[in-house]
Amino acid sequence: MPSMPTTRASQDLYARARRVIPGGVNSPVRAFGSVGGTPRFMVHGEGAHLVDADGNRYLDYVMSWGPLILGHCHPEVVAAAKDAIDRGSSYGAPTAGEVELAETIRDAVPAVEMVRCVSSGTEAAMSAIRLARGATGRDTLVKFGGHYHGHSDALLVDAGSGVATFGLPNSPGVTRGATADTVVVPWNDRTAVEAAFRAHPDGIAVVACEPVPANMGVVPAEAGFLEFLREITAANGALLLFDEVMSGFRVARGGAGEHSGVVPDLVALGKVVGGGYPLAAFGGSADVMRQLAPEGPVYQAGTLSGNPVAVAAGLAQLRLLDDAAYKGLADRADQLIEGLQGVFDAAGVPAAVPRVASLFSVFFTGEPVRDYAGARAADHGRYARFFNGMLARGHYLPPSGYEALFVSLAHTPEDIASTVAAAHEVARDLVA
Ligand code: KE4
Repeated sequence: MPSMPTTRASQDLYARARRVIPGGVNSPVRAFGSVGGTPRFMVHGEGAHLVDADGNRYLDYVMSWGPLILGHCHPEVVAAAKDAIDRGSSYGAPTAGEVELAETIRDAVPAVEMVRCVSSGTEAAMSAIRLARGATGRDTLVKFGGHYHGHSDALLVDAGSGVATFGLPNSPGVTRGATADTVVVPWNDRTAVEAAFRAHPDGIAVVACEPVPANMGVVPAEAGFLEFLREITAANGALLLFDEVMSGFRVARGGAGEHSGVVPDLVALGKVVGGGYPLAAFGGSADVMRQLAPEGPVYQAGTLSGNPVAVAAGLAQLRLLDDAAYKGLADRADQLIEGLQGVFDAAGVPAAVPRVASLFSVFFTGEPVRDYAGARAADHGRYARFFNGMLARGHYLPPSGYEALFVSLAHTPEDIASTVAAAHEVARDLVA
């Protein structure tokens, strides 16, 4: 076992933080709740590495939960942001950069003819759902268990008693009214989706999904399932929303729409599109998008939407995402996924490393995982032990078995080989 790195500074900062920030963090998953230990307070990133307040250096496989596809502080992204900062932080007025970003997204992402920028994935998904309801004149939203679309009220919902009944709030503060029009069905379950449409024959406004689910771990759509969703929504006058906040510009330049060949009606984007700055977006056909204020009646707004600094960083990052970039990303993911699976198999540890393109996660289970129930049944205690063993060796994985790992173009083959070697050491302790 390597000598445990000191975490004194992080511990002191965490104690101070908890006196003034709920849970000491500004987003719950950062608190290490499901893996235990002290969250590391980071002071800077450099390429594939993060450095914490105690000076510990880690190979980073969180990459800010996905945005940093080029790694931390890519010089062209930094330069673009600095140039924009020197000209102004925000104008509350339209800028040429927003037009170029909208055109870049339109040209890359199937289904997108028009785009609206916002500041977070939550806003993107929430606004797209409001737009779908406004455009169809219908109320019911169908979502899938284990899929995360941000924290707007209508989406913080657990499955009701029957798969086609309305959802129940899963957080205090969310009213039954807010989730009264949300139906939750199991992922990869055609029968449940068909039942939902039978139960609401002309009431479903939108079916929302992560086309590459990555918030319950990565649980790929089974063969034909996305095509099935495309068909049943079109046949019933409902819209299909792909929440590609995580998968957009990551599993392919055109996201899951390109990767799967299934073209939705609406797409939510975030993370990569903002280059690590607060920027997200949603888009769709011109007919639907023109329903948005000020052109149409569906209201949506945001003070910092399309912020010029975030737009400049996002454009700089997207300009570098060519075919070679995605090939490089896939090669890095191949090396790590094959390496980890080999380590677990050699150690006799039941584990799966499901993936779509370069997006993947680790489930400690010998059973197939096809939905949220399967993800929950995996051994998350063993994931916590794996996480902490890797952290002690300088490899910073997502602090939850329900999250995806992210490689970047800054990770070298040597970096990844060192991570596989560390996993080889840790796996030996996992067998018990
Ligand atoms: P934000 O509001 O956090 O920018 O985006 C919400 C969101 C929407 N849709 C999908 C598919 C997402 O993955 C997310 C956010 N992802 C999480 C990671 N699992 C963000 C990390 C966090 O909550 O701190």
